[in-house]
Amino acid sequence: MKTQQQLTSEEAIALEDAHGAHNYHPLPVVLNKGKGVHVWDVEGKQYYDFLSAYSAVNQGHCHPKIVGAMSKQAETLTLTSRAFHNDILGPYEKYATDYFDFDKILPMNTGAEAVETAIKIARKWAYEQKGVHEQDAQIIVCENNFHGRTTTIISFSNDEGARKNFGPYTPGFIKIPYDDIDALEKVLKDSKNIAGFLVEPIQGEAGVYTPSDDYMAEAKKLCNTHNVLFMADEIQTGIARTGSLLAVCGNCTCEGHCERQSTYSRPDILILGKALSGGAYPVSAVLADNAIMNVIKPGQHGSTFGGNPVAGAVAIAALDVVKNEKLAQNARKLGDLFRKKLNEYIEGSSIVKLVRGRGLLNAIVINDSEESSTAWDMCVALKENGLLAKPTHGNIIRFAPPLVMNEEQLEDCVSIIIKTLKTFEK
Ligand code: IF1
Repeated sequence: MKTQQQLTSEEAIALEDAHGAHNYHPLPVVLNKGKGVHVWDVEGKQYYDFLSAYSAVNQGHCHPKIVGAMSKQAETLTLTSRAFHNDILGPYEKYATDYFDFDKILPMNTGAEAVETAIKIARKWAYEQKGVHEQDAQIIVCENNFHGRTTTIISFSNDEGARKNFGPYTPGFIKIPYDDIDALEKVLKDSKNIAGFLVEPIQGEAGVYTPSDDYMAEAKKLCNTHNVLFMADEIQTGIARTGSLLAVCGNCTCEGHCERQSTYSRPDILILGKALSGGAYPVSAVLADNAIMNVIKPGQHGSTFGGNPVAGAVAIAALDVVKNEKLAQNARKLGDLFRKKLNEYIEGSSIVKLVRGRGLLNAIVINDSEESSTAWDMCVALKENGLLAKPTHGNIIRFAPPLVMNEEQLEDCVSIIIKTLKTFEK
């Protein structure tokens, strides 16, 4: 058997094909190194990474401060479980709650676990604080949502692939159209049993579907009026990706260290994952104030790995990098430039319909059907030209590079993208 270093791309792909479950359909590229905005395949070819592991690697691949914190902690103490205290958890919890301005944090590992945690907190709050009759709590969610892969979360998905034949489904969810304030208001008026409204500030999987500017603020206001928890899933949009610390921060680029602007739609429950670790380690969290978080008592929720010292050390370093390197400001500046350049191209294009997004979470919509293979074919061609991106539908490509990119690199990427798209013009 060859060692990993000696494997060719073909051999590595064949091994996965033979021995791994076929639950993904990756682009045919095998990576073995990453640094900043770049990754390399096993043949040594360099690429710009325009996926950033679905926005987990906002701080860039193998950021030395994050890797340094991780290896230092890994050599000292990795896991105690929550049966005992460790000396990193407290400092991490203080750091993160100061950083995001909440009373309390509940640490978990993956995004789906954090969403599950938020759902459990909201239900318990509804029964114990709001007075909803037991078993009757409902959570409002949006059509075309993506919140993860657990049985409960896929119960309220409307992606057939994610859902079909995984039933019976968890009850207790009401689905409404996204970016539709009237629909939200109607459900809130009709039912006294609503615990929370769970929403992505921008829908990632739906194709970087960006709602109207005041949607989050209006939704939050309605939730307040009806004593319903406003629960923001910022797993993909959060931590500087969209040009502010959180997408619900609106126009503020303070990195979370200002007097909050009026544009900030503060969630009652904030859900984070992905870039909370800069992609170095699975770290997720739910943040809320005492009136909500205190419904959880000892023994009622937890995880073997949640709050482990490596996760805490990594998350502190990852959040430090976001602040020190002003990644939100950079994402905003480069995002504006990216959409400007692409819009100039799109004006004369017959194959690309539009570019949308905020900060460095963007997507282009191709002038072809959702079932077509055009977006896939374009991503294969982009790969040949040294840039990795992934289609979200047959006709949508997401562009989300690490936020440590500089302007010169972005210009280089834009020319690769435009050069490649041009070969598809009819
Ligand atoms: C996969 C998309 C991205 C998320 C939001 C929770 C989670 C995710 C808003 C769950 C995860 C990833 C998972 C990934 C595909 C993916 C994704 F294309 F589906 F939409 F990022 F764009 N909330 N999103 O985006 O977090 O449990 O995965 O840590 O392979 O399923 P997780």
